Amino acid sequence: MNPETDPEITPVEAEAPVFQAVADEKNDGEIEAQMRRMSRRSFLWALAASAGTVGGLKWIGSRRADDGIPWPLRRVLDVNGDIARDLFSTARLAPTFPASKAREPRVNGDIGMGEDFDPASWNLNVSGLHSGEDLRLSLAEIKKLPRVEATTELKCIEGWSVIVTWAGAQLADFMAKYPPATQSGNAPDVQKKPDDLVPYVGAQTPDGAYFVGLDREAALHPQTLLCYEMNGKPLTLAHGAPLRLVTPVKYGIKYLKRLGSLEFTARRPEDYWAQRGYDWYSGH
Ligand SMILES: Nc1nc2c(c(=O)[nH]1)N[C@H]1C(S)=C(S)[C@@H](COP(=O)(O)O)O[C@H]1N2
Ligand SMILES: [Mo]
Repeated sequence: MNPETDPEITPVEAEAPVFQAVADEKNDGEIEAQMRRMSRRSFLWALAASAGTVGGLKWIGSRRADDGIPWPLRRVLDVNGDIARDLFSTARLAPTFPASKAREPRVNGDIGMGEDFDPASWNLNVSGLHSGEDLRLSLAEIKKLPRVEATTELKCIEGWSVIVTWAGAQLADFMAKYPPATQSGNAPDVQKKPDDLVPYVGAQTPDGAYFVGLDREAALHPQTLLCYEMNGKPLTLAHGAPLRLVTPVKYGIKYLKRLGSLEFTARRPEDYWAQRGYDWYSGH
């Protein structure tokens, strides 16, 4: 393999210390190191965005309100959305807990979870890759990625929360192995040039009835998992077997169960609950 002529494959192997677990599991130190690199970038960005907001607020005062809403407000809200996206949602680790605190979560939400489903013939469909080829992956392929376990709090927007131990592959590792398309068209470097990747990923149940969108920062967040185990046991059907999303920096609505497809995309994906009035990012 030639690193000059084969850039699609080399980035994954070149960054072995970060993305290849020595044993089967990643340790906290490794995840925190990934986190620190992300935080620095997001933080500078958020700082720039804040400065823009202060200027923008003064400017609004001088605008006339059309239709009752000063039109610059829309832009300011967008900027605030971006601050929430970077600073409050993804530029930190969600708290972790001892595994002894983990409990069985209630089964909550069954959209896209119809009876007509055979986990044995399940595949994960992946599109929007740099290779231009779509993939159909088995669970065995997902399990080849390093297994990561974390005990975190699942928070539902309905107001309850529960501590759960999840295990699976980091979506970041998945993206390093199957790199998304880039905005520049250049070869992707998921670790060193994440900002060049297309900015979103859409996820859907196999029947398309439930669907969520994630921003790239959340997708690359070290706690975001393609999850196949809950509290030390294989995921049950009701909790999303064979594979679900676990996004501890987001509310439960983003923890899509029964993941059928992933699409990396330049356009912000539709999101089931965002269509019904919830914040698209839904970070907490
Ligand atoms: N396919 C699918 N996934 C879903 C939902 C749903 O309705 N359908 N509900 C979400 C909501 S609102 C929550 S709080 C969590 C709950 O996960 P649990 O049922 O494993 O506790 O699943 C999320 N994933
Ligand atoms: Mo929820």
